Amino acid sequence: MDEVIVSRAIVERFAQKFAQSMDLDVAIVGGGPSGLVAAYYLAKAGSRVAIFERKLSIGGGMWGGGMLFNEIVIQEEAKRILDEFGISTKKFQDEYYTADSVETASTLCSFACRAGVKVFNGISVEDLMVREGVVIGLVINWTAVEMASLHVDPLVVRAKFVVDATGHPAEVVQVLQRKNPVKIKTPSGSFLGERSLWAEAAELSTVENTGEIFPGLYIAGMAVNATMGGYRMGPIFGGMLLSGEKVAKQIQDRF
Ligand code: 48F
Repeated sequence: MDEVIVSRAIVERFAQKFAQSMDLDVAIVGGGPSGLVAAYYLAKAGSRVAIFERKLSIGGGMWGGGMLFNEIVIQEEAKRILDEFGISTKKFQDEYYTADSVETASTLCSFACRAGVKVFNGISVEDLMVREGVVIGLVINWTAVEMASLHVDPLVVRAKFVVDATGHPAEVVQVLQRKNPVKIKTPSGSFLGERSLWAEAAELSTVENTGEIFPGLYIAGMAVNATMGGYRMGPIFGGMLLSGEKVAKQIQDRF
């Protein structure tokens, strides 16, 4: 066993994967439920897709269910998506189903990878490339660099479309507005921020408002409600899955 071969294999394989992902059809920021579902459907339809995820683990806010009780709840309308992934669900009462959050997170991740999505974990998106009023790519750096506040310049990835699936902070939308004097497609033209918890309203608006918020930039999942001034919903996940599915369809229609 030659340790240098082991090291070289890792570096060369990663470099190849990374270089091939520098010019994408779709760059998804955040590997939570909405980002994973969107990535899976887009890759399945033939797009070149990568997910950039700050943490080591993919799955976002799914792992801990509600308050670390690792079960999630899905409403009737979204159950068909978990069925498509072969994730087991149990009826709790009419219209309410539960799923094991570990099975859900790991299976969504596995399906996305096997559909061809390249997942880059431990990488944070810190900025965007914007040209003539269109988002054309991401500015990325290692999360470890970000955490250590090291003064290290980033690298870039070009993409025909970017999806902000960063959840509650809607980081991509926020950085777009912080660094550029632009209006986004909200009633005020600016980022509106998330409101307190109201599951029913939140679940509907997260799906309804999923879409292109600025040329080249789409929002999905909880980032939608954060951007549009919608409510939070707590550990009910149907809206996240439906939003991921919707954004994938919207982007596919652009190709
Ligand atoms: O938060 P998250 O799971 O987003 P989501 O798909 O789902 C929300 C639910 O988990 C839950 C909820 C509804 O039931 O309210 O919160 O909308 O996943 C977002 C992922 O994005 C990553 C973050 O680490 C998380 O895994 N992320 C956030 N900012 C960045 C990022 C960034 N700047 N660069 C890379 N990844």
